[in-house]
Amino acid sequence: MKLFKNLNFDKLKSGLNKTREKLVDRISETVSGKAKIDDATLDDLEEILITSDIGLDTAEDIIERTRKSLRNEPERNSETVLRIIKQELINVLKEHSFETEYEKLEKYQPFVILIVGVNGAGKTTTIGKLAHNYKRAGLKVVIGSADTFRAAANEQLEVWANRAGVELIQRESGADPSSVAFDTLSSAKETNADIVLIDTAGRLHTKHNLMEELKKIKRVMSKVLDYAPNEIFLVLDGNTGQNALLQAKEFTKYTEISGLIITKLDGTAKGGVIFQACSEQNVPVRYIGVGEGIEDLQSFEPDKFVDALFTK
Ligand SMILES: Nc1nc2c(ncn2[C@@H]2O[C@H](COP(=O)(O)OP(=O)(O)OP(=O)(O)O)[C@@H](O)[C@H]2O)c(=O)[nH]1
Ligand SMILES: [Mg+2]
Repeated sequence: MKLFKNLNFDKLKSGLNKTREKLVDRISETVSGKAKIDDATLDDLEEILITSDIGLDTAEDIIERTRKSLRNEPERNSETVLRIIKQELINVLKEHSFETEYEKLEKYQPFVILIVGVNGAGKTTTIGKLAHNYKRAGLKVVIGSADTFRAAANEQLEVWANRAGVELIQRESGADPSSVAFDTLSSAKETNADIVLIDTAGRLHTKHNLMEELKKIKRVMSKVLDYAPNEIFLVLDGNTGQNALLQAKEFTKYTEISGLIITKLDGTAKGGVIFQACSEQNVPVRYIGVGEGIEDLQSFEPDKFVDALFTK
């Protein structure tokens, strides 16, 4: 059994246009034409990184490493510094990426993924996209609509389940979300499904009772399948920049997050936040959203991501 890989370089490239302008174009302009990169230029580069949502510590780290690498270079010109910075950006992402899912998927049937995040982050859309990709990879997928809070949540998820061509388990709005999770897992077990995706209501990370509810959903799931959930993906809206990282910190206080999905990277200039997310969170970025369509969820691959950022 294999997990999907979905990467469309052109789409990724165009999705990252605004982040490229803010980050890479400014770096290029700063170094361009310089025969020798001096300390003042490196300070300028650090400022560009900080103001591109990469975060203070990560930016300092990248520039420090760049400074060191430059010492070993015979030519400290603009091309050299661009090449080094690009590599250091890849390193930040790579040092914090893991590839464990393939192995785990084979061991569990059904493999259960719980999706959490604040209101409007893109959870439901991401579930639709995930379902589509897993289905296309030949897996039998069941979605559970444990967002019983919003009246329209069921219909929205139904549209996505239909698009992806997968089964949906739902209850009337107002029902206990844990009971939907219970029903979904029971059904998936009976029908030998491969993948279960559980949608949840948007919850503010500052609302204690809603965060507690997540623990209950998790507890109830483990009553049906003692290993469930296998993964808890936190969906973060890339547009919210630094705030996304605050959300991640709060969610991890309440529940163990095993992966991040960063959405809406198309149309935001704040894509640099992904570098900070990788370096500060002990959780890998698994997927990224680059549009509203069903094909617009991509596997997160550090090399390709940075390449797309540096390619016009
Ligand atoms: N451009 C773009 N829009 C996205 C992406 N992912 C989600 N959206 C849009 O974001 C909006 C909110 O998405 P939902 O999936 O409803 O978000 P949610 O987290 O389920 O929201 P609640 O259930 O209300 O908490 C929708 O208009 C989506 O089309 C993305 O990667 N790119
Ligand atoms: Mg939703």
